Amino acid sequence: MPKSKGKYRFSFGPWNIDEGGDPFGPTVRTPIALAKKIKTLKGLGFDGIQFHDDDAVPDLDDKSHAQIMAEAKKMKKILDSEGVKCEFVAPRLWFSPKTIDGAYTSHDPAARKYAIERTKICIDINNALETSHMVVWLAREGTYIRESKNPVEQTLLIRDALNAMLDYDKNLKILVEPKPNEPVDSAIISTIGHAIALGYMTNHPERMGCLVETAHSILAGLDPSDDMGFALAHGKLWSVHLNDQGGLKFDQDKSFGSYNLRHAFNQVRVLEEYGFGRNGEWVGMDVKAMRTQKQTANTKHLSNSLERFHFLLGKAVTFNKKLEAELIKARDYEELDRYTICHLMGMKY
Ligand code: GLO
Ligand code: MG
Repeated sequence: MPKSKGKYRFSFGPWNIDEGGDPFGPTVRTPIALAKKIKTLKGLGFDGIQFHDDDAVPDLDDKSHAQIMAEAKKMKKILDSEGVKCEFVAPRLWFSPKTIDGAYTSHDPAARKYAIERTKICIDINNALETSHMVVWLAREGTYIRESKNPVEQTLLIRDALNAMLDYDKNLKILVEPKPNEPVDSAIISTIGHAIALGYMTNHPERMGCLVETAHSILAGLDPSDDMGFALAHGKLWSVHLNDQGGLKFDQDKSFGSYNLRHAFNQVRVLEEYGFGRNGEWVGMDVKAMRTQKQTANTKHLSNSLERFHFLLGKAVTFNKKLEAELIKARDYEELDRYTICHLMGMKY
């Protein structure tokens, strides 16, 4: 098999081994301690962990800065002892009663101040865990009704917040993770185009990148591999959250390739063609187990996602490039479609 151009290492977050609660019913699996999740990670084929600030240091709003830093350093030791790297730490700004009407874009100046202060603590935790990458998912920066927030002001408030973060730490790199809806009805930074444009509006565009999540692109009606390609063309694809999504439903976070294998193939293919991972980028699996899954089989969604990634990588590197070029030249896309399907399905061609 031809050698792969990309260099892949994989990560997930503690929230990806969950208890199966949903808005209509309680949890159905018992919680797994973080230490155990970290121990399980390598055996599942992963090398890195992603954190929210309060995954790394629980209840941090009630702790002093010194206490938070001491706990973050303790977490670094735990990761080191398991040989696990931290990919990023993301500020979790959507749980606090202070951010009900938004964090960086709240109408309440006290809420905005809280959001910035909390983000600075998140940056300090990033440093303690020896990562310079912070993911920002702008969960509550949007509206339930348009009249409640001014879209121009919202955009400029987010830009100002990003500038404050970039000024706070000169080594910080920020990855904006866009999502069009959920929990809000209409998010202000809804697609990868918005995320990249937002980076260019800041004082340090060179430290602004983005993260494409499969499900979020699909929820915006877009093809995730096109979104990845657009970000790659800008040199801004600094991480991905692979998963799957059955069209315009709630955010499903299904196992990678579970719904649309061809979509999954094209995501792997675009990453592979551009040597993803050569600059240290991680492949994150932002997947959730089905609620029906039993306690004893609560990590299959992670290993299944990885298995499909590796299989599709094989399909990407063995794709007949010569034939592809010939069919493109002949403008015979029906035949290219047939070849692609035969290749993916292992049919005789
Ligand atoms: C939710 C997002 C969420 C983020 C995580 C990291 O839809 O995908 O899981 O990726 O909070 O910021
Ligand atoms: Mg995500």
